[in-house]
Amino acid sequence: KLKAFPKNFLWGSASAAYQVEGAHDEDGKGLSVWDNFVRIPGKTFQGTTGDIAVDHYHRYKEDVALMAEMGLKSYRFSIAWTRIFPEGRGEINRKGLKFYTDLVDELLAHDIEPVVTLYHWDLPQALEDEYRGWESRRIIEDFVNYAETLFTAFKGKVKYWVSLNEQNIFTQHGWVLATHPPGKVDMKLFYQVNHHANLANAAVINKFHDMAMPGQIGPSFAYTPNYAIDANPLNVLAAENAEEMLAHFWMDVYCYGEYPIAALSYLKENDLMFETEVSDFELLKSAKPDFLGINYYQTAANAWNPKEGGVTLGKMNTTGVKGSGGEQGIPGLYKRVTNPAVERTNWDWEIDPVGLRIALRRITSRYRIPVMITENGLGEYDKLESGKVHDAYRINYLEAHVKAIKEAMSDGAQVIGYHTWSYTDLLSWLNGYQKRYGFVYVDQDERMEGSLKRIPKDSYYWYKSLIENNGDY
Ligand code: BGP
Repeated sequence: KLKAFPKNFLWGSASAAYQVEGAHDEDGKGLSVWDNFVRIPGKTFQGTTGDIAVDHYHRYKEDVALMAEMGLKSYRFSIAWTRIFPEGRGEINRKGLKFYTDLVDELLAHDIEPVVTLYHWDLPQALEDEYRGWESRRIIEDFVNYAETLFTAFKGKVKYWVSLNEQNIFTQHGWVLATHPPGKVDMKLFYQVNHHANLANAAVINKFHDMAMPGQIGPSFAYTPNYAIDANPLNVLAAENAEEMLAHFWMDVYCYGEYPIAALSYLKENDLMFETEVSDFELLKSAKPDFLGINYYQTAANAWNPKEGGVTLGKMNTTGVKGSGGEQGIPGLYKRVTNPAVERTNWDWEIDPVGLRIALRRITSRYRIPVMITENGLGEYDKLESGKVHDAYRINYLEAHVKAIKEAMSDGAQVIGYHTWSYTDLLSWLNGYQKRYGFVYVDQDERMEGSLKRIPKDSYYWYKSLIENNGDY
């Protein structure tokens, strides 16, 4: 018999400030790198922005009311740094802080545990202009100052904190693929930026513990477990290379405070090694996250990729047309190929619930750390039909993943919560509003009139009953 979910399991759902709030220049908010990036022609799908998003800033009460009706146990959201410090540091913008105080109070009044992400990619533009943000070590001090301000403001109220959301994704898109701000292609800088982000993450975790904050903190990592396409030893080696370069490279630092050996060797051999200071390693070693957050969507199948003439890094499929993404990889290490054993979404994301069980087992055996699933979900085209959205495909997806968590827990993994992506429909960074993830449909057709009506989908009622039964279905 499979293990039952613990009584206090966090059945949650998630969002991020830029993707839901809108009100991008209201109440003293400063501009973030995303506010500007979306204005560069061709950077987002049909030029969509988060200026209005789904207007959560003005409708948070309505959104929380629907969460309460659903029986949601936790809500993961991010705080926009630019609402607290419009210029990245300095005077606190009281109106910006008040929005989050009101949101947290509203959640607590409905017995919903707030799970707060400190950084979900919307860096203050002022810090980018001043010292190029993550490219400078100066970001560490500013990030700690921002975090400390929030820890002080929410001490005793917010118990769960996520330090950085998907460092691996925002750095890859920002400095390798040029698809997120600052839109660069520079492998060496990519590793340097990651080192700074690791230091900032460690410093914030230490600050949290030094302040004796009641609660827990950890980073959220976008974990895409790597498989070999078959048992050809070179393909197996390729999968190990991918796991080292794309997963251990971050998770080892978070959990052990050390970079993985084979990855460091590769960096040194290829003149990609980042600059460090002696005290950096002490700092990385000293920080101990209370949990590891993982955002799980898919797995990746790998094959050998020759050094000469091999496939290089390629962009992700943002078209919403299945099969339009190509192979991608690092010559001499691995390439990602299509896995014929699993289905894919219209954006070519593998649908692989077993992969979640594998992810949880790998993390458990390598790091022995509790895991909070901070994101998991299905992005699809949804259709509003006579006032209803019949998203059986989403229910099937989520149900299979919940089962996989249960199996992983029976295997010994310690999982403290499950947050679906996303609660309401919201802005997909590169795919606009057509790729939907929510339990609650947001009617975009009426955007112009400012309607943005909320309509619970079938999956909303499914999750409600799953929560009622504490994961038994
Ligand atoms: C994660 C991000 C989320 C969200 C999600 C879905 O990487 O943390 O912010 O966007 O992926 O991605 P997408 O919108 O590209 O489908």
